[in-house]
Amino acid sequence: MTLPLTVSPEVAGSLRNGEPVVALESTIITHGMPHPENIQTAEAVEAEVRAKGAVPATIAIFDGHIHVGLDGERLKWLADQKDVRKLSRADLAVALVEGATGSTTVAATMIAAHLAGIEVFATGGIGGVHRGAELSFDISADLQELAQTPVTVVASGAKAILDIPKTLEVLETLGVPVFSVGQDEIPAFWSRRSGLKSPLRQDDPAKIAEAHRMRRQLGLAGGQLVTNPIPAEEEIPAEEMTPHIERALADADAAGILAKDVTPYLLSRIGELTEGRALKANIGLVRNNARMAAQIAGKLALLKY
Ligand code: PSU
Ligand code: MN
Repeated sequence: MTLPLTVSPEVAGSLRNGEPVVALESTIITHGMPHPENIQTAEAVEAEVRAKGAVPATIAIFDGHIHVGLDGERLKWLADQKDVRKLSRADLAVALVEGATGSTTVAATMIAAHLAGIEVFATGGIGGVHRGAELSFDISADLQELAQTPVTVVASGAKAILDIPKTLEVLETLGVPVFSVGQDEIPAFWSRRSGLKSPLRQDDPAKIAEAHRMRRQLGLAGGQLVTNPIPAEEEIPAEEMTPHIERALADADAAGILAKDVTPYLLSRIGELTEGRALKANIGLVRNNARMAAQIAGKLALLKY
């Protein structure tokens, strides 16, 4: 059986030539943002990667094939879908043998990126430990993935709907390096500040690239998490976000939202509660993360193997 993996000619060419490539996920398109902002953002994020000299590789599953690098048509089609699957590590193999179509979470995007030979990936916010996880046991598979798949992920931290201190504890236990960039604190997705010191700080993309390579030389499994704060002019301060987050969490609880539906529900509810401001901030931070990821990928491409 051959691997059902289709790498676009452009992405394949860049990888062959050792040129910088940045992986991008698709769950943010299908489950993270409403239409038409989702497609506008997906296109803008690809353009940011290109503007920084790297090739974007958006990843999704079509008819049982992993696609790495989507053309404009596929990207538009995916952004229009209302009921495609949200695929994480546990769902990937079965989705492929069933010939399914779906978007990939951070975890599944890392797996596909690694299969294709891509080492850097940009998203908005990773999944993490949910608030109340001591009762619900809801911890995103994204954290385990960072511990085992060698991809450096650039995000604005874990989404602030989560329990950020517990998320950092789990990442520490799993041996995942967590960097902040440009500030000492871990960012809180829509907000620059979380009040929590980042385990590591590294402002130089070249050093982040070198550390990625050094992990491989040391034989260490897993990737790195680079937390990049939202630009100041686009942030919503934490004091303003807190009541909206709490309200959305209470609404999710009252509505009995569980498992894979929790994160999409909370993002959409917070979008409503902030009258679109949270969505605007989310778009700003993903674009910023794409720029940072492209810089890291550029530095990585300069390193000898
Ligand atoms: N970042 C965003 N919006 C999103 C996500 C990330 O700005 O919608 C997605 C990612 O695909 C991530 C997923 O893997 O949310 C986490 O879902 P869960 O909490 O169910 O693991
Ligand atoms: Mn979950």
